[in-house]
Amino acid sequence: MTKVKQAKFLTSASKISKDFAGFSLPEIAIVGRSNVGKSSFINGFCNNGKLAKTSSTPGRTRLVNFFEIDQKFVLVDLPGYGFAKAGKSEKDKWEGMIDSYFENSQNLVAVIMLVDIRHEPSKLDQMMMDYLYHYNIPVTVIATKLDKIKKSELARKITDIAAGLKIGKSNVFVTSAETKTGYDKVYERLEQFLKSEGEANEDLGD
Ligand SMILES: Nc1nc2c(ncn2[C@@H]2O[C@H](COP(=O)(O)OP(=O)(O)OP(=O)(O)O)[C@@H](O)[C@H]2O)c(=O)[nH]1
Ligand SMILES: [Mg+2]
Repeated sequence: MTKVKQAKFLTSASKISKDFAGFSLPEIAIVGRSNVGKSSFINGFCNNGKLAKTSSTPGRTRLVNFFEIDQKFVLVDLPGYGFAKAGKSEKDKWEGMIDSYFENSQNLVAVIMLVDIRHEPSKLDQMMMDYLYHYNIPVTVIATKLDKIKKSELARKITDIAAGLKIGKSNVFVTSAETKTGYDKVYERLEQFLKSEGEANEDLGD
C-alpha cells in the first residue's frame, strides 16, 4: 500500500553545480549501498514499477534522478556507494556526484538511508551516517528486502541495524518492494520531516 497519488520523473543530472536551483519543493534524498534497492524503493513507494530503472547488477543508477511526489516534495535517487567492481575513476565520478548533490542542493530537508535487512550496516553506511550527522541533516533508515528474512528474525535485525548506525530502533522502518509493504509508514515519516521543516522556516520568519 502506498499513499502516493501522483509521481513524476523530473530530470537526471550528472553533476549538481553551485547554481542548481532545484525545483522549489523540499527534497528528500535516498542513499545506500549499490544494489540495496533504492530505485526499487522509489517504484514501490510510488506504486509505479517503471518510474526508476532497477537492475540485479549493482551500479544501475549512474545519475542523480529527481521525482516529484504529490506536488509536495521531490525524491532524489542517488547512485549507490560501495560498488566493489567499479574502477577507481568510476568510483570517483560517482562519489563526486553524491558529494556535489549534498554540497549544492538548496532544498534538501532529509535523507533516507537504505540498508539491506539481512546485513549489518557496512563501514560505508556508518561513514555516510557520520557525514549526515556532522552536517545536521535529518535521517531515517529503511531496511529493505523484508521478504528475504523470516518473521522470527525481524526484531533481532532491527536491533542490529539500529546499533550499527547508532540510532534509535524507532527510526528504522522496513519495506519490501517484492510484497509492497511498509510504504504507508514511510510516507508518514516523510510528512513529519516536511512539517518540521515548514515550522523551522516559520520560526525564521520565512
Ligand atoms: N526480494 C527483493 N528484492 C529486491 C527488493 N528491493 C530491490 N530488490 C532487488 O535488488 C536488486 C537491486 O535493486 P535496485 O533498486 O536496482 O537497487 P539500487 O540500490 O537502486 O542499485 P544502484 O542503482 O546500483 O545503486 C534488484 O534485482 C531488485 O529487484 C525487495 O524489497 N525484495
Ligand atoms: Mg538505483
